[in-house]
Amino acid sequence: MARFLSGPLASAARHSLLLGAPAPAAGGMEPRASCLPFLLLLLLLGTSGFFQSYAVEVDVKDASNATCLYAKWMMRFLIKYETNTSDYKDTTLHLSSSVTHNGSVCGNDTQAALLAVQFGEGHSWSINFTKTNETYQGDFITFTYNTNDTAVFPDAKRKGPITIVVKDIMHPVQLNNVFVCHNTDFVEAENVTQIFWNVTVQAFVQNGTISKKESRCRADTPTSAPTVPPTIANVTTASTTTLSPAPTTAPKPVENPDTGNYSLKSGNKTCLLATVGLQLNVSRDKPLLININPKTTSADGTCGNTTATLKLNDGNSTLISFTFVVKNASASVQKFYLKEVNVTLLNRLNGSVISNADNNNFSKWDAYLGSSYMCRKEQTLEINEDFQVHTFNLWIQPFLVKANKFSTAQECSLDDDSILIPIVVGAALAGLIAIIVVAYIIGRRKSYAGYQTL
Ligand SMILES: *[C@@H]1O[C@H](CO)[C@@H](O)[C@H](O)[C@H]1NC(C)=O
Ligand SMILES: *[C@@H]1O[C@H](CO)[C@@H](O)[C@H](O)[C@H]1NC(C)=O
Ligand SMILES: *[C@@H]1O[C@H](CO)[C@@H](O)[C@H](O)[C@H]1NC(C)=O
Ligand SMILES: *[C@@H]1O[C@H](CO)[C@@H](O)[C@H](O)[C@H]1NC(C)=O
Ligand SMILES: *[C@@H]1O[C@H](CO)[C@@H](O)[C@H](O)[C@H]1NC(C)=O
Ligand SMILES: *[C@@H]1O[C@H](CO)[C@@H](O)[C@H](O)[C@H]1NC(C)=O
Ligand SMILES: *[C@@H]1O[C@H](CO)[C@@H](O)[C@H](O)[C@H]1NC(C)=O
Ligand SMILES: *[C@@H]1O[C@H](CO)[C@@H](O)[C@H](O)[C@H]1NC(C)=O
Ligand SMILES: *[C@@H]1O[C@H](CO)[C@@H](O)[C@H](O)[C@H]1NC(C)=O
Ligand SMILES: *[C@@H]1O[C@H](CO)[C@@H](O)[C@H](O)[C@H]1NC(C)=O
Ligand SMILES: *[C@@H]1O[C@H](CO)[C@@H](O)[C@H](O)[C@H]1NC(C)=O
Ligand SMILES: CC(=O)N[C@H]1CO[C@H](CO)[C@@H](O)[C@@H]1O
Repeated sequence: MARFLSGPLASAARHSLLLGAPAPAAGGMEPRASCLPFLLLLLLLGTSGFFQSYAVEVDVKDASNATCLYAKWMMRFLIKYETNTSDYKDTTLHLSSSVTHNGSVCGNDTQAALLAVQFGEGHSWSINFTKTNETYQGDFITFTYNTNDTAVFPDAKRKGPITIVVKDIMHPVQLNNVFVCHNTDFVEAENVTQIFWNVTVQAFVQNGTISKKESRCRADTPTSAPTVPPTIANVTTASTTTLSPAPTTAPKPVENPDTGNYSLKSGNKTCLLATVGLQLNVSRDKPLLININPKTTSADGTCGNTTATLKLNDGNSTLISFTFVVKNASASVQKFYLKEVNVTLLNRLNGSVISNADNNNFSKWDAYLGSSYMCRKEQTLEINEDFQVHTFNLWIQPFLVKANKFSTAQECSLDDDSILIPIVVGAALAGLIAIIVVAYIIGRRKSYAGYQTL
């Protein structure tokens, strides 16, 4: 809903303030774009199961029983809270239990409309709308989460409700237009990231009928999305709040992952070296990209003469392992290659396996035994139809590491493009010179011929 909230015109400043809680540090208000991969990961690893979420639908009626405010949307919250051991933990709050919409009001020229929902163990969320002669807009969101909810905040230091208010979140939408935004958006304020998607909303509904005219958010591409919101007509008769399960969607982080250096030791000798930036592409409804943060990632595994495994644990419930083997060719010069990749996503809260993908049928990254393999360009390892691993700036040596250093590198063919470009440019230049020379010779011949006719 945040893009719904950012509306047709982008770029409003989002202000936030915290009620009923200590004043935050100044830096705390900054949106943390760099945390996006991590946040995405949390989306996966929520408290009420993998890829589970609920659509909320609220239809507010006026005194004459006509719809005056309608909304259907999906949302969830990522919340950082202090634990009783004085750490900070991240948790996900879903709309998983019964939702009510007490306190919602239609609004009019003088009074704001209010869409308010209550859910779970004392959590609530609301947005108010005001109107002008031509437009309506959402002015602020009020979100209260209750750290007494032990299912979500099992070890919270401070128990009780915490309220945050986020202001200036929606740009004006034409009156008698329904606002639709399928794309996911984030609103970050204090220690909470609010995530909205598949939003349909209309405030100050005229004549009790949801408009057929849509205002789409910028993020939605008009070609790929349906033009009419689904089954609005049926909805006007139901004034209850409904829930329906639906899978998760999320946007992708744009940046490439940071490159990490990893190594394994056998005794006190380094036996495996790896430099790589890793990104996970988990596909369900929509692809979801997770960047592995090398700063929090630890390496483990086993070295061997013919098999070596590098296991990476990103500290945030993602495990990736790479298994290399030596080819048993009778050839005198032996090669190694990547044979197996195993990706496991764990539930952050209890460590249970959410999802696992394994492919032991690779035959990639091969190089002569005793050398290293390098591929700076992005490469994709397709584990199954739902999981891909993208690698960046790869340099790996799983066998015969000497003196803690990479041996001579064999580079992937993709990297050869960097050599190809100068060759192509050189060839083009050579061609150009040849053309000039030929043109010059022809020119001289012509002028010579001209002389003769004189
Ligand atoms: C871990 O938590 C998830 C969701 O909260 C639950 O579905 C799962 O059963 C739990 N697993 C264990 C081993 O407790
Ligand atoms: C509004 O409509 C519902 C059914 O659609 C009906 O049960 C209710 O009595 C109506 N209320 C008024 C005030 O007309
Ligand atoms: C707006 O609504 C409020 C409460 O619903 C009501 O008291 C007020 O008279 C209304 N104003 C107008 C101009 O209709
Ligand atoms: C923190 O809270 C958890 C869950 O209520 C409890 O099991 C644990 O003993 C508490 N730890 C401390 C240090 O109070
Ligand atoms: C938000 O997190 C910061 C630390 O990151 C902490 O100092 C502050 O107390 C937290 N606020 C709430 C309301 O939990
Ligand atoms: C609402 O009804 C009035 C009178 O019937 C009509 O003039 C007006 O155009 C209608 N508005 C919409 C948005 O349908
Ligand atoms: C969002 O809406 C689109 C289009 O109506 C639908 O295909 C998709 O399944 C919805 N996503 C979720 C998570 O409900
Ligand atoms: C990784 O190693 C390379 C050289 O081997 C070094 O230049 C780079 O700074 C290292 N990166 C980190 C994050 O330690
Ligand atoms: C992620 O995986 C899906 C499905 O395999 C694919 O369609 C999509 O292009 C991938 N995204 C990236 C950025 O590679
Ligand atoms: C290679 O294959 C031969 C026979 O095909 C076998 O005797 C030998 O043990 C194999 N070596 C390795 C390292 O697997
Ligand atoms: C993949 O890794 C997970 C976690 O380390 C492990 O439990 C699982 O057995 C592995 N799968 C395969 C096929 O090796
Ligand atoms: C990569 C990443 O986002 N790591 C985060 C993992 O979770 C801890 C807190 O549990 C964060 O501090 C890290 O930044």
